[in-house]
Amino acid sequence: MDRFLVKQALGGRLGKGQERSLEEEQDPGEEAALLGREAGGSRKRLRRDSEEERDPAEEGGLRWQHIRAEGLDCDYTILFDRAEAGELFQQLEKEVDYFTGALARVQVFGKWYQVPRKQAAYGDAGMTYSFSGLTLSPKPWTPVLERVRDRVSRVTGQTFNFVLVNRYADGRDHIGEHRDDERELAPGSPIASVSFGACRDFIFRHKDSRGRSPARQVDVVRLPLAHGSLLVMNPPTNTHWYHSLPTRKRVLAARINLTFRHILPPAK
Ligand SMILES: O=C(O)CCC(=O)C(=O)O
Repeated sequence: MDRFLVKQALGGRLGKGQERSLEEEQDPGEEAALLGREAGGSRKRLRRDSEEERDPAEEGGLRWQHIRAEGLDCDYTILFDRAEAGELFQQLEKEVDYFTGALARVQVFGKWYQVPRKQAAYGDAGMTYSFSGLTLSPKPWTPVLERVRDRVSRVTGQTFNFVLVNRYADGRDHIGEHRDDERELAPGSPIASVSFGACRDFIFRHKDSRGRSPARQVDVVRLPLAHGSLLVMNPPTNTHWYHSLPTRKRVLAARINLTFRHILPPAK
């Protein structure tokens, strides 16, 4: 997981404040393939599907939006209604124990920075996971994390043995551009991202379209991730596209995101 190092590639050796302004500066200029626009297309597609061949995803009572671009394959739905999502958010606030101290900091070119959000890792016993230069053993699943995991498994048909929890206190907290392409991930497995609390923009940027002199121009894809939503990032999305959650100064409320992964046991 190179979510801190990639910031260097974007703007050279950036300080923390510079990272933030870079992210904010990029937003107005983005020729975003907005979910709003995409969703219009997807909704039309879903309606057509239901008229002509029925969309099996709608049979579970969920309406899926299929987001596709070159090498990007994602599915989005509202998994929990407002009331249940609110209850789960409160439960997560009680149960999740976030990293502190050295685990909440990251070293970039020899300098230590506070991670601009809170993080925690939970999962099956015996798993280890590396991110931001650290190798971690996840804490055992809590009841609320198991409940969300099991619901995600039911609707996706996939199993998950690890979850990374990110908590953004408000719109100043963020995550820089990175790919979830760690070697621990089971090949071919999707990453399922569940969001609670404040709606935040999630930005996909194609790997050829990054930096000051990109190899080519590919429109970014912007998805507002709503309270109670599920975004499934299917392969090969994380091979070709970086993602980030940029700062949004106008957002005053907290958000919690859970990314469920299927990771391989450590090599003996
Ligand atoms: O908070 C989010 O939606 C993004 C989290 C993320 O990018 C990650 O866990 O890799």
